[in-house]
Amino acid sequence: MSEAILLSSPDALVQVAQRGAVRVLTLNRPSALNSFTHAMHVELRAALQAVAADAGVRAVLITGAGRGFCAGQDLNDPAMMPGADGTPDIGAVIENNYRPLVLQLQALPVPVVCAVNGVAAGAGANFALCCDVVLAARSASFIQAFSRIGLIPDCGGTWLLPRLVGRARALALALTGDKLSAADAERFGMIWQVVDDAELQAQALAVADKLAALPSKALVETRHALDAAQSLTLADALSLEARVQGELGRAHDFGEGVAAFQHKRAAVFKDR
Ligand code: T3D
Repeated sequence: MSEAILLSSPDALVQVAQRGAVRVLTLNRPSALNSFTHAMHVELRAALQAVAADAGVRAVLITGAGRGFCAGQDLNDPAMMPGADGTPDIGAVIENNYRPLVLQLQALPVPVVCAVNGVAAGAGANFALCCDVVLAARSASFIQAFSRIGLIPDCGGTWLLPRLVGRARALALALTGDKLSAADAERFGMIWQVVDDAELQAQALAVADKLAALPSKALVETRHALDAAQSLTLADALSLEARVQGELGRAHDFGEGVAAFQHKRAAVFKDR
């Protein structure tokens, strides 16, 4: 296993480290279960921008410090405080922070693995689910906490949840705000895998390492094609497959993959 090289200050709100080709981002406000403040959003956006700009990064691993993954919006953050008319402008918080975050994840040129190390609530749960491959510690849990405070699921939850688990389960989870265990999240198809707590970081890193060695561009085009196909007819999805496959077929990585297969050697992919 590669050594971690810390690229941020150890007390950054989003700790940034590099392990081989994997950029590890750790939400780092453990005393408030890594809930999102405006300042943490700013650091996270910058960290994801740095990933996009660095050709040496071929996968991202996101996790949380301490006993929680992320408890959603920090309900004590000044951004929650009343605006001029006396009511909080939550729409602006979503537009300025959560919407860009989800779109940034969706557009990221490398795969994203999430290691959910503890409770993931509200926007924290949906942030995790926006990642490409989600592993969770057996002790972790997912809570659509929004209904408890008079809100609807955000951070992509309305789009993603029904697609992951179906409308019946999505709606019941969102309406009740009930806690879902990691094991049930796996059983529902909400996440990829539940693993023993002690194994979480190593297993998530192993998945990230594996993805980092695969052709990044093809992996990311797979993410985009699966998402796009949700709103396409079969005929249009087939056309999209033909167009993207045509582009990938002309790229370096396809030639390299085929040559490596033919010569029985490991492929070295480089497209992003
Ligand atoms: O502006 C906007 O609101 C727009 C965006 C909305 C998106 C959202 O995410 S809305 C949903 C916001 N999140 C929540 O409502 C969850 C609130 N937290 C909880 O319900 C519970 O903390 C948990 C179920 C997640 C975990 O419970 P438990 O018993 O394991 O921990 P705890 O004791 O409640 O929390 C530990 C500490 O973290 C505690 O601080 P203390 O007392 O030790 O100083 C607690 O106040 C703090 N904490 C937990 N969640 C948040 C938080 N502090 C601020 N904001 C939080 N969301």
